[in-house]
Amino acid sequence: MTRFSFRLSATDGKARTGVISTPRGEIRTPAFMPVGTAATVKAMMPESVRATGADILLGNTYHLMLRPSAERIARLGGLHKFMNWERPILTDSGGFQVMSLASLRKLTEEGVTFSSHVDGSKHHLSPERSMEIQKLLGSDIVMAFDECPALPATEEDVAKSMRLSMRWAQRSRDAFGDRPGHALFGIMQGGVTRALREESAAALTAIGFDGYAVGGLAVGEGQEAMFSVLDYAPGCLPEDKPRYLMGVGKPDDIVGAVERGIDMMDCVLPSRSGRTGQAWTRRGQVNIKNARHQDDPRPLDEACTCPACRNYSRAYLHHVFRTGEMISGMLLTWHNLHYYQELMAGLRAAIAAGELATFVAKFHALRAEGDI
Ligand code: PRF
Ligand code: ZN
Repeated sequence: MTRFSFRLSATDGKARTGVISTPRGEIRTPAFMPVGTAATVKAMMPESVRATGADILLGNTYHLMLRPSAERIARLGGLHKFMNWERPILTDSGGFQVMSLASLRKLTEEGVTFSSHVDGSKHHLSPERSMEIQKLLGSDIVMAFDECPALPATEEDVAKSMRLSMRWAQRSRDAFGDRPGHALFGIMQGGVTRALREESAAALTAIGFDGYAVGGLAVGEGQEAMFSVLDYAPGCLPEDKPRYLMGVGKPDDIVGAVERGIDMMDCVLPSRSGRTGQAWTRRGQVNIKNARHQDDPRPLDEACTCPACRNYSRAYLHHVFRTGEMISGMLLTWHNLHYYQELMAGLRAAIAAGELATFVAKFHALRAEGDI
């Protein structure tokens, strides 16, 4: 059986390209993972998600444990079968979503109890229960159970929280056990303080994981602060393991993260903004709601090969958004995911060719020109 492995094939500066191999298929890195929170990438059929170029999806412990429950998904043959996606799935461990979505939260050394944002019912998560749920789901890449402190927080609070996350990382490792073909990733915390980030990286590396995430960023600190952490954080982690930046981001965040040595990312942005009329193109953001599109026969992006751009005008996309037609979210989500995956493919090719700087300069220049 194929074990979980990561092979780097080229580097350019700090940027890397390679392949993660899993029994469910290969993940080309740098990789962007579309978010399939509730066992669906909203508005997309799984075969369409694949057609955009995605190698892996992200699923959520928190949402799936509440609805329809991990045990039910296990009885039905696991998450891949349930949602008709046979390629790799990474699942987040739940703590981050509890903090942002649940109510009546009570955090202790043991774990966290909370009330569901769906129906108010009481639930519990701990490193051990999160590992159990992610196993029931059949996740290929399991995330350690961590806590991401809400901002603003004092450095002392961030330190305490990071150290709790590191104790939970050890418990996650112990509870995960040895599962050939499945991977467990640790999550670095420590806010924007270098000493805390270094302490966290050392703790995780001592435990030993199949990959390492940079957590606790993109939580409102701004791109400049995020990049200043990414200037050193990936370099604190083992070179031969994938590095995953959680919850990022806008296209320019992704480019900056890849330049700094990040291999994997996920974000709801392309799918969520597709449903609110926002498109992402090579020339930046386009708001399809805007009246300037109502007589425009041109595609969203003449260079894009997605179905929304090949077959429909801006006028049509504007019309179906304004009338609240379901195809609006479908077409714009498809376009956005296609654009994100094209960007990743471009980054991978540029790194392989040793031409990342040229690629990034062109990326910024076209965006600076703006929408046509
Ligand atoms: N931890 C986990 N999931 C996350 C984050 C984190 O810090 C973030 C922060 N951007 C997004 N998703 N477990
Ligand atoms: Zn398109």
